[in-house]
Amino acid sequence: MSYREIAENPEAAVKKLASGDKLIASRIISLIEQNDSCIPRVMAYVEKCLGKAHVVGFAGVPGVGKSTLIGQVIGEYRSRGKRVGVLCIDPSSPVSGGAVLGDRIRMQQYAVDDSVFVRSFASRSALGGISRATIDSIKVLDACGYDVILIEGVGAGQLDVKPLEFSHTGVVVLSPVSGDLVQMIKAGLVELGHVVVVNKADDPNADLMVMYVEEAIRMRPTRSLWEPKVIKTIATEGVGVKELVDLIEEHRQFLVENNLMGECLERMRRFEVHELVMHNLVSMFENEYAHNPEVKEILDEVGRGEISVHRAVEAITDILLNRIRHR
Ligand SMILES: Nc1nc2c(ncn2[C@@H]2O[C@H](COP(=O)(O)OP(=O)(O)OP(=O)(O)O)[C@@H](O)[C@H]2O)c(=O)[nH]1
Ligand SMILES: [Mg+2]
Repeated sequence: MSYREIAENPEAAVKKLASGDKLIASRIISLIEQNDSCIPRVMAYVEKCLGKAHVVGFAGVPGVGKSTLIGQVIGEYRSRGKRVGVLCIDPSSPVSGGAVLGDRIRMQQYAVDDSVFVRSFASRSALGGISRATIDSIKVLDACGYDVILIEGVGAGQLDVKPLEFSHTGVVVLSPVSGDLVQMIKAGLVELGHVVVVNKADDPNADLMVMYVEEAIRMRPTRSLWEPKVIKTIATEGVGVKELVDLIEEHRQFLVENNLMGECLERMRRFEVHELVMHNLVSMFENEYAHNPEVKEILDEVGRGEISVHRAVEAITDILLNRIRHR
């Protein structure tokens, strides 16, 4: 089906998608990225075919080895006969922009494998690293019958936890050299990560890091039914990858046995609504801020030092709230 045919007949397109057609998944995701006007209609059908995929989010600071690890995890899942979708949220910052190309090259070997789907997204316009496009694409891959969907989040600057909130299973990736354990604890990642990976275990400090993480897990303030698991890997050599996938599967099994898959879905839906409402509000306010003549006047006054910054903030906030209320 061509792009036009998808737009003209979304029901037929989604029927084809649900039969496992990779090409149509790819086309729908391109339409999503372009924010095509047919997308709300297409998504309405997609949403009727959801709930089968296991979504696994990977979070960790840049360079910790997420892409390398995901590359290995794809291989392990393929050897278990699973269809795997991968969505990488690219850092849009020019600093880490080089990694994007690396990700694509590393995962390119799967381009011809019909059972593996890999796509990168720009995180520009993203809400904390997970954009509307990513969320919709997860749904498209679910509807297309991918058993597992791996999401690589950006970790630019600080740890990004959003991919974990939109996952059934959260994998937090650390390295013995990154010294980011404090950051991880601060971000509450021990809570969010169901599996904590200490990658780059070829480093002699790996065992120490594992000890620290296990200690952090023991000390965590809130208890949950699932005790986070810690594992060492050497992604570049594939060491520990089978065990990692075993743990991810163990967590999925735990969710199924405790009837928690539905709860996850509910959490993800709530999270999605929250993200979109915030996105709408921020764009509304930003638009008003940028174009409102009264705001401009106050900014000029504060610039000239005629009124205080605090006064300006109050006045502008009032103006924006009023304008939005009376739209
Ligand atoms: N020594 C060692 N190097 C590794 C290991 N895993 C990954 N690397 C290397 O670490 C570098 C970064 O790996 P990536 O997989 O790109 O890391 P990433 O977390 O995806 O990075 P960003 O996408 O930029 O956030 C690459 O040069 C990898 O070859 C490992 O287990 N041991
Ligand atoms: Mg990467």
